[in-house]
Amino acid sequence: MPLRAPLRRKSSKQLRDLRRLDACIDKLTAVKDAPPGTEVQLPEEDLVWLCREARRVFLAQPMLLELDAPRRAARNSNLRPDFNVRVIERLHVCGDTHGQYSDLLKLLAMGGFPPASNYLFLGDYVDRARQSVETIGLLLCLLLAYKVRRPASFFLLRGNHECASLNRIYGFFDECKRRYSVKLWRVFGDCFNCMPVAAVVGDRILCMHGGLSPELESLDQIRALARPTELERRKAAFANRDSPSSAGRTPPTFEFAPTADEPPSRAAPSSSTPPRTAPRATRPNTPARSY
Ligand SMILES: [Mn+2]
Repeated sequence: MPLRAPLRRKSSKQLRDLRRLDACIDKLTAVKDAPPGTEVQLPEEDLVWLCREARRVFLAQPMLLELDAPRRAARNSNLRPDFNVRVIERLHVCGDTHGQYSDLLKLLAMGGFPPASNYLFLGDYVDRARQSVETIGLLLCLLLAYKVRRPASFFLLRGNHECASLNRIYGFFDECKRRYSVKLWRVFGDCFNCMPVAAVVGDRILCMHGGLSPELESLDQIRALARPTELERRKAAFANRDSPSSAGRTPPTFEFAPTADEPPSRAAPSSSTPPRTAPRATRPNTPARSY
C-alpha cells in the first residue's frame, strides 16, 4: 500500500485505528486486478466502526467545506510533498460513483491513489450498481486514514442518494440486506445524515452534488444547516418563497428535515422491513426522477 508512516506522533488509539484502516484498505484494494464485480466482504463490525468514526469526522467538519486551491509546490522546497504540507498540487473533483466499485478503483489508479493526489467526491456513492458497500466503504476508509495522516486532502460531500428515502428503493437497501443486514443500512444512514453538502475551493469554485436553489442567496445559508439531517426532496432547495423579501435577512427554510439522533434501540436489526419514511412532498406533475 502507498500509505507510509506518519510524521507526527500519534496516540496509541490513533495507531490502532490506522492499522485497522490499513487492513480494510488492503482487503478492499486486493481486487483491483480481479474481474469487475468481484466482491469484497468486509466484516460487518468493521463497516459499522467505519460509519461511526466517519460520522464523527463529518460532524467536526463544517456543512460548507472551504478547501485550498491547487497550487504548484515550490520546486526547491524541502517539504515532503506527501505529508503535512498545506500546498495542494492537484485536487481531483469526482462525480457519481454509484456502486461501480471497479470504476472507483480505476479512477483512483488513474488519478493517483492517496496520498499522491487529493480528492473531493461530490456524492452519490451508493445505489444503481451492485457494489455500493465496497464503494462507500473504501471512500470512508480513505477519508479516515487521511484525516489523521494528512488533513485537508480527502473529502466527501453528500449526494441525493445518501438519503434513506432514495437508497431504500434504488439498490443500497437491498444490497445491505442481501449481504449484511438492515441494521447496517441504518448505520450507513446515520452517517450519511451528517455529511457536508457543499464545498468552496480556493474561494472561487462552489462544488455540490445537485442544483442551486433560487432561494440560495448566501453561503451562510448552507453553513447554518443543522445536522444530522434528512433530505426530504430530490434536490436541496429553499422553501419560504413567499416570505417577505423586505425582511432581507430572514433565514429561509431549507428542505432538509433536521432529525434527532436515533436511539440505538430503534436500529435493531430484527425487522426486515425498512422504517416508513416521511411522505415526500412532491409537487403534482413532477415526475419522480432521480439522478
Ligand atoms: Mn447520481
